Amino acid sequence: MVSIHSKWRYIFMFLGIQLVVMALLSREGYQKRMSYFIRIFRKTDATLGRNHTGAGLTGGDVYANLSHLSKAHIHGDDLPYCPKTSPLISGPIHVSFPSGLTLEEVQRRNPLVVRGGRYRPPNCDARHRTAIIIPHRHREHHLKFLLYYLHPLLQRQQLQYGIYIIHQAGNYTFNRAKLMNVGFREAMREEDWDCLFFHDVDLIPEDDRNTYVCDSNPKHAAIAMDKFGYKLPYKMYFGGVSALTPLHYLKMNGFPNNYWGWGGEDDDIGVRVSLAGMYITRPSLKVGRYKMIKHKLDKGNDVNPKRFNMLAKTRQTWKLDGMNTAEYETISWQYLPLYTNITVNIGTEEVQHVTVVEDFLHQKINRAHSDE
Ligand code: BGN
Repeated sequence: MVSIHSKWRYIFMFLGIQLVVMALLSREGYQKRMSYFIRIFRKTDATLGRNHTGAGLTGGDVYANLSHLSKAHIHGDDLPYCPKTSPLISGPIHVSFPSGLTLEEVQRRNPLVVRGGRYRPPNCDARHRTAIIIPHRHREHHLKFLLYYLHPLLQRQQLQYGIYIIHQAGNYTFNRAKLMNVGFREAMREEDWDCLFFHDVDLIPEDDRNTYVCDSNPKHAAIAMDKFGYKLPYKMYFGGVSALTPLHYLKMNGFPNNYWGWGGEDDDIGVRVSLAGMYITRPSLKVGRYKMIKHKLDKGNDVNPKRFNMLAKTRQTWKLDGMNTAEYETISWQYLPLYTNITVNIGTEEVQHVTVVEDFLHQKINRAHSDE
């Protein structure tokens, strides 16, 4: 009998404890934990449909959820403002480089992009107007991929935007920073852009949360490139993709015109930011990710051996060389379906030019002497 009694006692005690535990769990904490687990399960479900990138991270199709936009009816006069955060943004993008891609295909997939590579959201009034400036020469193959990814990414961000390719004419050494000065002036001449993105042609954004919108200070957007192990290579790095408002740009007298060939000009630009009393802002490493299209160093873009000396003098030169001294000649201006193509003659390195003139004079003087 005693043993049966104590057995019941234990059973009641056990049930009592169970009840107390359940009562405690059913309070707020329990619900929170349950919804947390439910969210985890939902997340796993949502990513299942996505492609896997080589890095083992997930990335979605950059064209997903854009197709319904093409059916919407274009621009009324009094559209509401677009939401502060676009509902079309969805995070990591799967980036690959299929060999058969053509510009016609890019055009077909972006039916709302109009002449000159312009776009406005069809169903709301964009909060931001961004011009993309891309210095270019002999990189048509890269350009095609950049346009394939950039157009839909910018549309997902509900921006009003335009893409400008600044093409350096001739075969003289490439000058990335001077082409950016040209792009700034030409784009601003045409429209009242409130933000300019200075963009290398071979860098493909891998996350649409990296918004192509300016900050209160100059922004460095390409902070996590695959070629640098998705990290910043050094603290002051300002290369690849950067974003400035027209005011930022003019405050630092634009970019230097005298860096011919590879290297240093982006560091000079970074130094100008602080000399002009501003600082560099950056998105998070998770979001500022870019894939670089692999290529060899171009012909006509040899490493610039003068870059160290020039960089050491930025403090003395930035006000004398920049937007205020950028001289060039526009050769052609074409409104193509996916971008505006501006071909320019930006001249040649002045020092070298002077040397050539001097050599020529020396020869002349020598000849004159020998004729005497
Ligand atoms: C740096 C280059 C940058 C280049 C990055 C990344 C120079 C100047 C001498 C210190 N700077 O070293 O222009 O973008 O590497 O490749 O060479």
